[in-house]
Amino acid sequence: MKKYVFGTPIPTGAVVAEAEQCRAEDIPYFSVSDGNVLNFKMDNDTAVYGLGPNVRGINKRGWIYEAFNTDEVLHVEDRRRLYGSHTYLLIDGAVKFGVFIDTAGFASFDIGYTKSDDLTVTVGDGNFTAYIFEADTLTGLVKELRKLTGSSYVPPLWAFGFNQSRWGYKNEGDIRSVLENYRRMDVPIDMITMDIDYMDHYKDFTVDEEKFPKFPEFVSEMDKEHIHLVPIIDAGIKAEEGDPVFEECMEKGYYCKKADKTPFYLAVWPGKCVFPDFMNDDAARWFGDQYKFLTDMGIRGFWNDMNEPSIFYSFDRLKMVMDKIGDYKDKDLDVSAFWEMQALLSKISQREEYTKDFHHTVDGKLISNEKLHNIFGFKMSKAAAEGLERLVPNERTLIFSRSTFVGLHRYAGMWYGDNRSWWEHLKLNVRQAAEANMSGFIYSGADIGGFGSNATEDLAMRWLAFGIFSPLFRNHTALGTRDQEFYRFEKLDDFRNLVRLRYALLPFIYSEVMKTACNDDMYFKPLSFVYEDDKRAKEVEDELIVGDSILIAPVCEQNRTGRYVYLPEKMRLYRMRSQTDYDTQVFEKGDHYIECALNEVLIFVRPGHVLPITDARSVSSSYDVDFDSLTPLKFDENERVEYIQYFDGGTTREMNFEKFTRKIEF
Ligand code: MIG
Repeated sequence: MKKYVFGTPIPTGAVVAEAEQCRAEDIPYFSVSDGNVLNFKMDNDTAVYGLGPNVRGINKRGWIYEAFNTDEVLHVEDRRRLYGSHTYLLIDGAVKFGVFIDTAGFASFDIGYTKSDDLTVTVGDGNFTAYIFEADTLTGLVKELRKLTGSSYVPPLWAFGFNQSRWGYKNEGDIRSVLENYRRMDVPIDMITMDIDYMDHYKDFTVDEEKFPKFPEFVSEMDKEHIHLVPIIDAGIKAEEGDPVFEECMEKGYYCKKADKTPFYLAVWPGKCVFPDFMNDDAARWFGDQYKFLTDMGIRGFWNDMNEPSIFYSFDRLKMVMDKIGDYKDKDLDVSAFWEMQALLSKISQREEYTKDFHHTVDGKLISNEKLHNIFGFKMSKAAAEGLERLVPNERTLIFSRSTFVGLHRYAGMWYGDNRSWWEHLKLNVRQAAEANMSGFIYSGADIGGFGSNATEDLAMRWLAFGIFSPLFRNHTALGTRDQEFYRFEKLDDFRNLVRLRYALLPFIYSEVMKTACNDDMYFKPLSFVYEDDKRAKEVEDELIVGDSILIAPVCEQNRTGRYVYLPEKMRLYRMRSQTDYDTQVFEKGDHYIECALNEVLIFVRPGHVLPITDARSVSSSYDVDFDSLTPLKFDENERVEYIQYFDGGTTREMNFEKFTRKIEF
């Protein structure tokens, strides 16, 4: 592993290991121009991986991506940037190597977009560190990247249970009713998420007393049911006199500032807000300490949102727009005036220029957010994770973030943001799951059923059939969309069987995630990462290897009764309707059309491997799951196989492969 320093980069905190420093001009593989442009010539067979969850394929070749964290509500193919920046690439061609571009500012990755064989990385103002690493295999490259940036965060066991969420649960009654409905349906559940409505006027670290009159009692009542409430925390602090969090933030000078050192006010859900300056260590520590308000009430899980950061408008911009609109009054309006006005009004939110307007204080100097932009969410969620470690030192806690950067995987999980209830986005979820794992975000997932737009029953069920493998297993939807809790639909038995199947798989999923985290490996792998010499496998992006044992092939299209599956080796299919109701058959290597009804899941067990399952027919949460009596689903029934099971009780912060694994012979 070698590092090449260009200019004077601002430290990001992504890297934890030492690398040998070499002269920038000696960087291998790339030719450098203008001090900030790196060019690599790709041969025809080169595939390029990396960049974290994004649009388009797992093989990123053929598009241009940008690192500039953005609250992007529409994940469509013409986008170049989403919520996070994972600024590394793994090159898989005649040469195999990885490059991590360590910069907190803008970078673009033109991967055969402008010219099909040119890979061109352009890094903002030319101040960055490039790390080059090599290995014989793709998983080897992943391990190198992890060595450089640290090992993955893991949440407590209960965070692997089912999580029901929606933007719009208003009060205690709404949450109770979610639980009652799932209990009535006999579906196990571990978590109910609390979106922004739980707060008093969207003020972080408050709970609305009208909606939750006895919140600590409510938390412990839920706790008795083994339900964890998971409140959201937003990046902006409401600017309201009398609010102790705001007042302390102002008194101590922990806020982001305009160039003239006055507070930078902006608008998000609470209305007028300030951003804590997460780049300032004291401010970050102070912010992490605020979680105490909720941990004292028994809360052990959080999700951090709006931390790209998302800005609805800045007050300067809004004023400018209103003034301009005022100018049109009493004038003869023509078509160009109409378009101008429309552009003024429709482009107020998430403007890139806002990042120039506000500043962080680093070593006593003001630096604009533009230069530090991509680590804002990282620093927020790191502050939260470190706060939780101080507040709850003897227990793992749950924390996942929307905005991410390389290195945040040491502290938190992530979700992939505001997808839609689209079949296309179910497909995208499959690819993003592999992409997140590459970066080390093992505990991650998409909103099952889709966030925006209206879910149909068949989409919810197909999405669930994939979601049961996702470490973060959360059904979530936006305000105003059609209800998509599984009890809203008709085929209750099928939904129940699928969720129960997740709990039957829980010992396996937990064990594979923990082993993966310990070994700096990926839990979800594209086929190309396992069958590297198989040309055909390289092109399959709608099947995944889960852990070590199985291949899954989710059905991601509407009105299908099956799908084509490519098997890179002979495997045994378990076509499962529930943990006891399945049929099984061996398939040879190659392409097969495999039937898969709406209520079925396709699981292929690899030769020499085993999928251990537990009896989850009567569990009501992860708390009841039996991790000891496991039944093997084998490739070959007559063959003896070993399974290495990781189990540690699911709460200890200690990660220790030797101590917490045991060999089971089946
Ligand atoms: O502007 O808190 O991605 O999961 O439900 C939207 C409301 C803010 C965006 C998150 C989404 C959450 C929503 N939030």
